[in-house]
Order: sequence, then C-alpha cells, then structure tokens
Amino acid sequence: MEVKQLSTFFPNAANTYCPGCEHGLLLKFIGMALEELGVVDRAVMVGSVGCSTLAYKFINVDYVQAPHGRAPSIMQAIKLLEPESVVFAIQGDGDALSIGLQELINAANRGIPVTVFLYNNMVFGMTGGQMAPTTPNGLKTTTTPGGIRYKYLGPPLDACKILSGFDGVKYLKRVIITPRPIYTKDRLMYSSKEAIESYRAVLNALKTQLNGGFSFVEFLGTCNVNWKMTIEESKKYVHEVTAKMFRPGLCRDEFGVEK
Ligand SMILES: Cc1ncc(C[n+]2csc(CCOP(=O)(O)OP(=O)(O)O)c2C)c(N)n1
Ligand code: SF4
Repeated sequence: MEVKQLSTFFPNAANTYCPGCEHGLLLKFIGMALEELGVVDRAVMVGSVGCSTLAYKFINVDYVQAPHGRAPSIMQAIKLLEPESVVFAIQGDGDALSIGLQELINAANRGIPVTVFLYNNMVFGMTGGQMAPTTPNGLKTTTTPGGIRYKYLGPPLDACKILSGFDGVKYLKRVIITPRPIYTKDRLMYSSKEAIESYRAVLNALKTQLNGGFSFVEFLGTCNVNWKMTIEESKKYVHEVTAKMFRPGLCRDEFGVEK
C-alpha cells in the first residue's frame, strides 16, 4: 500500500515527541484537515509554549511563536491583519488555562475567527510534570508528590464550561484523542474511534473559522512520561479517570458544521 506524504509536513523530520504521546497525532490531524479544506497556503500556526511548540519542526506552514499563554492575542492580530489567513494554535492546559487564561477568555469574548486546539494532559508536560489547573484529585505531580487534594487546591478548571459562557464562541467541543486499549485473548490493541472523532472535530473547528466564527476543541490526551505510567496505563487512565471528570461532547455548533 502506498503511504501518501502530506504536503503540510516536512519530509523525513524525526519525531521528537515522547513515545505514546498524542501531541503528534493532533498535529497530523490538523495537517490532514488543512489539506482536505485546501487551505494549506493560507494557514498560520501560532506556537504556544509547551510540547506543542515542537510542531514547528514538522509542519510546513507559516509559523509565529507566541510567548507563554499569549497565542490567542497573537492569533487575533494575525487574523485582523490578514483576514484570508486560517489561524490556529495548539495550546497545552498549563499554557491556556493558567498563564494564558486571560488571553483565551478575551479572545472567546471577541469572537474573532481563529481556532484554538487545547491539548489537555493535566500537567505541565515540557517542564517536567508540575501541577496544572486541570490536575485531577489524586494524580501525583512533581510539585504535588502526595497527589492533588481539592480540599486545598480546588477542583480542576473546565475549559468548555468556562468558554460556553461567551457568545463569541461558535464551535465548542471536547473529544478524547487517546486511543482506548482493547484486550483480546492474545494481544493488546487500540481503538481507532477516538482518532476518527478527533479528526472530525479538527475539521469542523476549521470549517467554523472559515465561516467566520471562533472555534475551540479540547482533546483529552496523555503525558505518560510525567504521569510516571506505562503508555498502556496512561491510555487507560484517560478513559477511566479523565473522561469521567471532563465529559466529552459537543457544547456548541452554531453554524451547523457537524451535520
Ligand atoms: C513566561 C514563561 N514562564 C514559564 C515558562 C516555562 N514553561 C515552558 S513549557 C511550560 C509548561 C507548559 O505546559 P502545558 O501548557 O500544559 O503544555 P504541555 O507541555 O503539557 O503540552 C512552562 C511553564 C516559559 N517558557 N515562559
Ligand atoms: S513530555 Fe508529555 S506532553 Fe510532552 S511530548 Fe512527552 S509525553 Fe507528550
């Protein structure tokens, strides 16, 4: 079978994400969606800070690096200067919901048509697994080695709940990007359902931007290295713990792009 090389990516770039991480999957879905929509030539990625920044090594589209948490502000500026551009960022949960929450909220309130893809792995991944505003009760992090306790730190921030309060947001969805482990009699396999749903969410978010609306998708992913889990354990964790806390689903589709 011939494997088609996506023109959105530099050929032969070596993968620098950790094995088992879904950051690379998300980037691939974005490239596929840009090609399907025929907008690679006018795509601009704004790099946030965190492991999503590694994308600049792979994706062959215009790229602007923002300071930590400031991607939504840079995205709005690009869109206002170049209205024909298709502007997106992948933000980590630490980037978007801690240092950058103010920028995100103001972007959602204004509703300038740009797209934020949130990769929620519930820790600060790139810097070594510190607690994030999304860390669940019990998960041990490098800054909370005994595990988070809501009693002292409060419950995790829910991005979709926050953004659903802003009329500027025209497409709002949470999906699981982590493949579910499937145990058969003699082997471990992984479900492809999550990949299909994640790809559709990427496509629909970009379609919303092309229709003139602000779009936001949260992807529930892993960081097995910092969670100190095997790849298999981390993927189970997302399905058994994360998805019960951050419920996947469509919150808003104002332009009906899901139909
Ligand atoms: C102003 C500023 N403060 C701190 C940092 C250090 N820093 C780099 S990546 C990062 C955490 C990113 O975590 P997250 O956004 O959750 O992304 P992940 O790496 O988990 O995908 C931090 C705090 C920085 N680069 N700039
Ligand atoms: S540190 Fe975590 S989020 Fe970053 S590439 Fe590795 S597994 Fe992925």
